This record gives sequence, structure tokens and C-alpha cells, in this order.
Amino acid sequence: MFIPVRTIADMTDETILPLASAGDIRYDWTKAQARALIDAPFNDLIHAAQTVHRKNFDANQVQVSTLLSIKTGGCPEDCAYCSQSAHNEADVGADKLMSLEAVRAAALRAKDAGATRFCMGAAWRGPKDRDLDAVCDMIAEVKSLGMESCVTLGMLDDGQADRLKEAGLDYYNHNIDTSKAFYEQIISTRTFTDRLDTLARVRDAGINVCCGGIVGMGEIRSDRADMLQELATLTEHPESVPLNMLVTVPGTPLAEIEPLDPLELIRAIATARLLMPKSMVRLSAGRLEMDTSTQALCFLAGANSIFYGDTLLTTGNPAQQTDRALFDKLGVRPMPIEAQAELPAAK
Ligand code: SAM
Ligand code: DTB
Ligand code: SF4
Repeated sequence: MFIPVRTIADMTDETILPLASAGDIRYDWTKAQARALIDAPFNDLIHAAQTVHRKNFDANQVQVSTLLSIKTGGCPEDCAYCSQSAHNEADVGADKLMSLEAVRAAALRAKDAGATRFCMGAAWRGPKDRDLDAVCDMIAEVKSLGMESCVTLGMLDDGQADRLKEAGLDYYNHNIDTSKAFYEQIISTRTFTDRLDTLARVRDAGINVCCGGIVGMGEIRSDRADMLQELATLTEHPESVPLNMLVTVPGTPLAEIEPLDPLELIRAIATARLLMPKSMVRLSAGRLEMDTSTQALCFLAGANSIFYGDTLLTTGNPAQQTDRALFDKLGVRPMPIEAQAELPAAK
């Protein structure tokens, strides 16, 4: 079935897009098509996204990851949203890299609480080789507990991704954050191309790619479509696409920005689901500020992963009890680790 949708300003005619029955894996999406999708009538967009979602996933399962900041603050990058940038007043101050014992204890707690993936973040421009040794030990530790591992350490040089792969790393998170056009408003210390280079190194090393961005930083809807089109036209779709709603942090340049209408996040999630049908789409930061109905619509639009545990890296996340109640209310079950391993994107 083909549903006609009205395109946005830079296209004058109605265009025909394969909305409802699509779900093909394509790498040739154009910006105009991505913009037309995100701009479609809300009900058409959500219906199409949920239809594609059901073809690829159990619609009542949501993957559960837990985050830990293993090195917090004092970051040399100038990301305008971030509490950990040394350029921002908000900077929480530089901590040392956490010990292996402390990481193991946190991973065990996450596992006992039901998380199947453990994600470790460090506020670095990129890891030094000495740091990488320590992080490799942490990855091995997480794997020995029977969990999937993910790290986000900034930019990687040649060879560093291979070392992470050897340590058993499952996912590397590195976000493009926003559209190429809006990017310079947010970060000046590393370029959009730098990010793509790191993503290529991760892909070449055979590590699953986790890459998404933030909405609500003052970009417009077409920027959100363009960011998603960028991801959907990489050589392979990222296996995991985290979509964060900006968490405004006092002392950052974006502290006073008007909150984005949650319907815009939901549109972005549905568009991600349509452009990258087999990827996990994570409803990431910003859930503490969202009501149950918004989160339910995010799942309906095709989100199927969350961060679980009351802290993200430096900001808050719903309490575990609150999320258990959310899942109960919606009849959602945590995705078992075996089911994740079976997903086409994980192979
Ligand atoms: N330092 C590493 C890097 O930037 O590659 C990894 C950690 S960084 C905090 C991971 C991602 O979290 C960022 O790329 C951004 O998309 C997201 N993030 C950071 N601060 C945020 C905030 N205040 N609100 C929403 N998302 C945020
Ligand atoms: C991602 O896209 N979101 C996570 C994870 N990747 C590392 C981080 C969210 C951070 C939110 C702000 C904070 O807690 O400092
Ligand atoms: Fe540093 Fe990452 Fe924060 Fe940017 S988002 S300032 S790179 S910790």
C-alpha cells in the first residue's frame, strides 16, 4: 500500500512514499523523503511505524540497558548541552577513572535489577592507550557477568576499535547528535566528519554501532529528519539508535531553551523506525520529564529500548520501581538477552 503524504516546504508537489507496507532495508533515502515522513499526518506516521515495527520485533518487548559514568567531567570538548564540558560553567569537575571493582559492583547491581546491557561512558575527547587498557578490563568483566557491553569514550584512533573488539565489546556509542547543518551551533571542537570517521572505525572493527542524537536543542523538524537520514544512509544502519530529549542542565548554553513538544520526539522516533526498520531505537535521556502517555506513544512509534536505573551519566532517570510500573501498565516485558542476540541487526 502506498500512502500519499504532503511534503515539506522545499518540495512543491505531493509525493508518494512507501509508508505503511514499506519496511525494506534501504540505504538510499533522500533528505526530501525523510522530511516527508517526519512531516506526515501524525496518525499515518504512527500507524506506518507501528506496522513496520511489528514486522521486525515483538511489539511488547523493550530492551533494558543501564548506564554508568566511569569517568565524569572535565571534558575538553565544548558540547553546548553537556554538564561535563570544561567549557561549561556546569562542569561537574574531573573525576578519575573508576576502579574495576567499582564497575563490577555496579554491573552486578544492574544485572540483578534486570538490565541485559551495561553501558559505560567516559568524558574524554578520546581514550589514551593507557585508559583503553583499563576499559578493556571493564568490558571483559561485564561480559563475564553474562551481560552485553557498550562503551562511549569519544573519538577513536586507528587500532583502538580493534582493541575494544578483542576485549569483547558488543556496542560502541558515538552520536552524530544533530543534522550536519545545525551541528556547528552545538559543538566547535570536533567536526561532524570526525564523528563519521570514528563510526567507520567502529564498523570496520566489527563492533555494533550505537548512534543517534538529541532533539530539543533549538533545531527545526527538518534538522531532525536530516539527522535520521544521515544515519539511514551509512554503509550499514546503526544496530542501535538512541534518541535523547535534551535534558537542560543549568550552567550550559542550552539551559534556558524552550522545551520541545514531545510530539516532535515521537515523530522523530517513528521516522527512525521507518528509515531503519531493524535497528533498536532507544528512548534515551529525558524520560524523567515525560509522562506515561508520552512514553507509551514513543513505544507505539517504534522505540524498543530504554535506560533503566535512576541515573543516566550525571542527570536523573526514572526510579526502577517507576519503570516497572510503566511496563506493567503497558503490558511491556523486558527483552530477554537471547532475543537480542537473535535480532537481525545483531548478526
Ligand atoms: N563523551 C562521549 C561522547 O560525547 O562521545 C560519550 C558520552 S556523551 C555524554 C553521550 C551522548 O549523550 C552525547 O553524544 C549526547 O547525544 C547525549 N547527551 C549528553 N548530554 C545530554 C543532555 N544534557 N541531554 C540529552 N542528551 C545528552
Ligand atoms: C546516549 O545517546 N544517551 C546516553 C548514552 N548515549 C551515553 C547519555 C545521556 C546523557 C544524559 C545527560 C547526563 O546524564 O549527563
Ligand atoms: Fe565531552 Fe561527551 Fe560531554 Fe561532549 S558530550 S562535552 S564529548 S562528555
